Parts: sequence; structure tokens; C-alpha cells
Amino acid sequence: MKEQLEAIRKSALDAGVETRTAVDLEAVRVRYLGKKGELTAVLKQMGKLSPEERPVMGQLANDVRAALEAAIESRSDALAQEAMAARLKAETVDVTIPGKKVEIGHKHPMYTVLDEIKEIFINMGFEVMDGPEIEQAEYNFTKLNAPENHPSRDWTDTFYLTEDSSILLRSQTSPMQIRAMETYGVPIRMISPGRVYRKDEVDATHSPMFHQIEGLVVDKGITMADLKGTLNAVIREIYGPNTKTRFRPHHFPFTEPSCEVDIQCHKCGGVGCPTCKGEGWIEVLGAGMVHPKVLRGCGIDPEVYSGFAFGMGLERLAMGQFKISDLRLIFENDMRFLSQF
Ligand code: 2NL
Repeated sequence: MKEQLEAIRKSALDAGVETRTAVDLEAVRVRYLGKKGELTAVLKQMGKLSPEERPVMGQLANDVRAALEAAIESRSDALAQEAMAARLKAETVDVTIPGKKVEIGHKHPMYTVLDEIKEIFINMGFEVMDGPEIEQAEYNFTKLNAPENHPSRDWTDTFYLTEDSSILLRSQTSPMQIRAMETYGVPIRMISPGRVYRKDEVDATHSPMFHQIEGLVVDKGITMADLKGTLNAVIREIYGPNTKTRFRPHHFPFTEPSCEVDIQCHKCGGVGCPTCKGEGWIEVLGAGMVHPKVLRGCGIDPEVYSGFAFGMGLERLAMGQFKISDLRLIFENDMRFLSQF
């Protein structure tokens, strides 16, 4: 039995030293010190020994166990240190390598223009309201007094989402203003900016998706003078304090009377040039006094309340402000173009 114990001591210590990982080391421990291990197997033979031999072999077996446990612990420490050293080496960060340059983006020119206009209206006490781009024909047309046979309702002009022409991509942001009147009632002073969709052929001045901002004021005693005063003030904020304006009669189904508003061409001072196509004037927005039928449809009594509304395209504004010659450039997202602004 003495030889057996010494053999176990030697082979276990050799095996332990050779282990390269904690898993291997655990396997060695189980093999020699485990419940079914080699040392345990020897100890089970102790009963067969003579009473004189038993304490001697018992002492030796304990010495071997202690030696193996000590060796395993020290190997375990060594392996842990090796593993840590390897990990530190593998995960070393070279702080002297130059960093990757992060490109910082900026606002799209469309949104620069939009934010400027919002600011002007917010300063005048208007609220900004966003609405859904998917709308009901009821809100996009009917409640805006568009007759059943109005050309803008045609499938060739509007993107419908249902066969029965009841759901569509809004062609103007007015439906949100209808919703606002229905929800919040009067008095109301709001703008609703956003994307609108029309089946236009793409060219230098047309895109099937573009941006619009509409405004609405309804209160007691609102007149055409409020419309002119407000829009003149806004136009002079955008185009400069000396900008001359012209209000021309026009027709929209949702306003009566209606008008279109021109600014005098800043290039030629009204004489006529390529910028204003020889007109001397550039159209910037449409407006009018909210039609009594529209007010009544929103539960507002047109005998007591009146209001004005207006709408303008934002692309044209951005093109003027940033001297962009082709509207398609605004939507192509070519960095060579966008990074100029
Ligand atoms: C244009 C003309 C306009 C409106 C939009 C409006 C909205 C409601 C009631 C009445 Cl809820 N009118 N909006 C009024 C006049 C003109 O837009 O040329 N837009 C680009």
C-alpha cells in the first residue's frame, strides 16, 4: 500500500504540473481526490490492514492528500495568473492609435427653412400642430368644401390607399386644421407644417412629395385686414423689411374670398427678369377667409366667428433662400449637395 500511495503522489503531482487550464486541473483533482478517485480507492482498502500498519498508512495517506491539495491550489493560482496575463495582453488598447473621425451632420436645408418659419409664427402666438400623412378623404376634401367632382379628387391627381377612395396620402396639411378646430374649438391660432403628396410628374419644380405649411386663425371679428397684416408681417420677416407684396383675387373651395400673394422680385425690383420670368412678381402663398361652410362643418358658428387661412410651399422658399436651381436636389440626399448648407 505504501508503494501505491507514493505512486499516486508522484503521478498526481506530475499530472497537476502539466495542466494548462482550470478545467484540466479540475479533472486531475477528480481523478485522484474525487469520491471515485484513486486515493479514495486506496483508503477504502485500509480495513484490510493489520492494526499496527493502519495508523502508519493512515498518516501517509493524509500526507499525500495534503500534498496533492496544496499542489492543486498553487497550480490553480498559477493558472489564474496566466489567464489574467493572457487576457490583459489580448485586450490591450493602444491609446496612441489616432481615433476615427466622427462626421457631425447638420440640419437638412428643408428643415432650416421650416424651423425659421415656425419660429416666426411661434413668436406671433401661433401653435404648431403635426397631423397624420395618411388621411381620410372626408378630412382632406369634403370638410374643406371640395365638391365631389373637384379635379384634385381624381385618382390621377391624388394617391389613394383604398379602392373606395376613402383613405389617401394627404394632398395638403389643412385636414389637420380641421381636426384642430373640431378638437379644440375657437379661438384658434395655429400652423400645421408637413409632408404632402400629389401625383405630379417630376421636374425641376415638381415632386410627388413636398412640404407645406398652412396656417389658421379663427376668432370673433377676424377680417381680411388681419389676413393682410399677418401675412405682410410674416413675409417681411422672411424676405426683408422692405419687401413689397401684392394680393391678387383667386379661388379656393375652402376660402371665400380667396387670394394669392406675390412679392416684388428682389432681383429686378419689379421690372421683369429671368428669376421672376419677366413678371416682376413672384407668387409665394395662397390665402383667404375661411369658408362659412368649413367653419359650420367643424361646429363653429360663422355668424359669430370668422377666420383666415393660408398655405405655402416650403421647397420654393428653400430654393429661393439657398439659390437652389432644381428641386430634385433637395430630395436626392447627395452629400456633395447637402454639405453646402
Ligand atoms: C396654396 C393655398 C391655402 C388654405 C390653404 C385652409 C385650411 C382650412 C380652412 C381654409 Cl382648415 N383654408 N387652408 C387656405 C387658402 C389657401 O393654400 O397655394 N397652398 C400651397
